[in-house]
Amino acid sequence: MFGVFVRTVLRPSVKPCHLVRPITQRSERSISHQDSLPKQPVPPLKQTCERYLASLEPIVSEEELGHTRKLIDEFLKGGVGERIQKGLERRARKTENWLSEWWMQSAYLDCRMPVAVYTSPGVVLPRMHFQDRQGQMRFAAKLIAGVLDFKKLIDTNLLPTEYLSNMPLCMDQYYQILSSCRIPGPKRDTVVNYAKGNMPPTHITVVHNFQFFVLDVYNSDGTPLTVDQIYMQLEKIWNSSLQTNKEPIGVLTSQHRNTWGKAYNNLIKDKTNKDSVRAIQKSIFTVCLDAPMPRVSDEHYLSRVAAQMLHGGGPRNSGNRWFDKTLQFIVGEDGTCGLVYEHAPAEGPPIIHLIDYVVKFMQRTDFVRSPMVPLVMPQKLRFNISSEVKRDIENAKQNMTIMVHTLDVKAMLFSHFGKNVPKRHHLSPDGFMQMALQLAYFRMYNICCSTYESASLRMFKYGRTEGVRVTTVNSLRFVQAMAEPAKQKSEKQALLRNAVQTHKENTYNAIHGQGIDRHLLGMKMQSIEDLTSMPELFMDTSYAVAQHYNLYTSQVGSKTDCVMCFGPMVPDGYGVCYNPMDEHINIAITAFNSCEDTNAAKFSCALEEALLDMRALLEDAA
Ligand code: COA
Ligand code: HC5
Repeated sequence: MFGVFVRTVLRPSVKPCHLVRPITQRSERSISHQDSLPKQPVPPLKQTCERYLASLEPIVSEEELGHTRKLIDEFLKGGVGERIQKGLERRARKTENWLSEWWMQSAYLDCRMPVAVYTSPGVVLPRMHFQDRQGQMRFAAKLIAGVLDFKKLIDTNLLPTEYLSNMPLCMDQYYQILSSCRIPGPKRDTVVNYAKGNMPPTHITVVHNFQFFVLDVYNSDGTPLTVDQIYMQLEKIWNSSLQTNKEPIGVLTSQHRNTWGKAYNNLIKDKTNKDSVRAIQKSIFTVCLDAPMPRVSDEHYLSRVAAQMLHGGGPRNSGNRWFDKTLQFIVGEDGTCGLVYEHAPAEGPPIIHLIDYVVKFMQRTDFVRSPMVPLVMPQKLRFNISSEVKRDIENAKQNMTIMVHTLDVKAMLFSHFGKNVPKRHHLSPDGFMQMALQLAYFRMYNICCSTYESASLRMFKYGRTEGVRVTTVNSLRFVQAMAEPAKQKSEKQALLRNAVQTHKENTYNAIHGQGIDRHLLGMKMQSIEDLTSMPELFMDTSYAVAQHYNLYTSQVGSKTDCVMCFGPMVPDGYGVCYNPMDEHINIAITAFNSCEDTNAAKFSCALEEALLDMRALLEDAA
């Protein structure tokens, strides 16, 4: 099995499209595969250079391309590339994964932008219709019990292994999402995980009206509290946090990381504050009992909730968070439910798998009724707010207000079709969606842009993601053809098929460790590590254009009908997260209002039109 696996992984060539299959689960225990996962390969140097050049063709000018060709030629022939490649291969031999630590640092821990909006994704769960506060508490209690039930699978190594393209995936990320927290540093952050220590936490944190509580969720015999018991504890928390005039201490965590790093040191100078912060960091996860959002029309509801998940919406709920916490579930008084997660320890799919599990758990009706043994009052976490801390909070509130006004979100349910239509026409649904995004962008701007799609590298031990470069010569040909009324439909259809096929091949290469971007990043990092001068290739205009992802996209599928979202990568770009279901697609588009050229709602209309036109193209041609 292992031999076959390695052979497949190392072969950089392209495979038939249906070999790339979505992430699925089987019932074997994950632990059985974990030790035999292959190592992430370092792709061949020449292959990456060639693929990189090809990926530049649709996005840079002839002149720029010519210049980059020369740089690549020198890089390959002058020995620099070879030396760096050797360094990378050495690193790959010496480490379990040559990339994961560098990736964690460069994508997350060194990144100084606020985690809220800039890196933490949000998930909107279907709206609940609570009749009263009891309804909200009952929902939160079941949700907490569901997560604890899932935790049992993690703690007992009983998680079913996930598969992609028939290959088992690395399950390590599941062990990083509970009992962990990011900690700000003045220059670089860290992530701590308390699950593995000798005293793993037995509490969660609950926050209501900006007041944090420690809720012990295990009995002394190690059994989790029942739904009834959790419910009673939540009631107590609610009743002892009715004041609404508390300082929104949590909003500090939404700041620029350097700013928060300084404010953090300031905050924890006080022993009480330090203990309170530690209790939040150590907790298994956080539950935010939110105040209702301002009322909005049905048309804007979904977009408003998506924004609420990303940043909390400002004065009402942005302080009702600890954005550094890996997992925060949000249950609003008005039925607004979802979560926000700090991205450094894990990718979206493990989080979404947990959600699918919890949602199914919550549908159960056979909850054990527990004896009404009185439980101790959950401990309220105290904070001493010095004038300096108060100033930092004011500063964070102001920046959050700016962020709330700056973020442009359009979440929508595309109801005309889902994966069914492309499948019926023997096209990869993901490729179809990506080409619709290309078409929408081209129609709005008359050019195409550098486009990224997340692809999983979890076939490899400790693998994270690769970025698929979506814009290709074939995607450009397709979108250009769509603008030519004189062109035959059959020709446009062939161009669409070609473009989707190319995307499928690029995705296949990416998930098999033969992508472009992470190898380029690795070479850059290696060159920094070697203390040699940075190859010109990385200081080239083409490289800057290629890295400037105006479209930053990700497909995350789920069983639950949820909408997932994240902020744009660049000031003049879009973040697009889509969840294709069989008969509809949930999509969230974000942009910044500070950029005149972008508009999430307009882009969503263009996308909708593109999807419909592409269906028409296939159906007519058929
Ligand atoms: N004809 C008919 N059906 C086809 C087809 C074709 N030509 N090509 C694919 N399909 C089917 C697949 O078999 C699959 O079927 P299923 O829904 O019955 O299981 C379905 O269409 C979806 O396949 P496709 O759309 O091609 O892509 P995918 O689901 O494999 O997704 C990625 C592609 C890149 C998203 C995936 O490889 C991946 O990496 N996922 C993880 C991404 C991630 O981690 N994102 C978050 C980062 S935090
Ligand atoms: C709940 C949905 C999470 C999607 C998260 C995601 O796609 O993260 C990307 C990870 C990566 O390495 O490509 C990063 N991104 C949010 C910036 C797209």
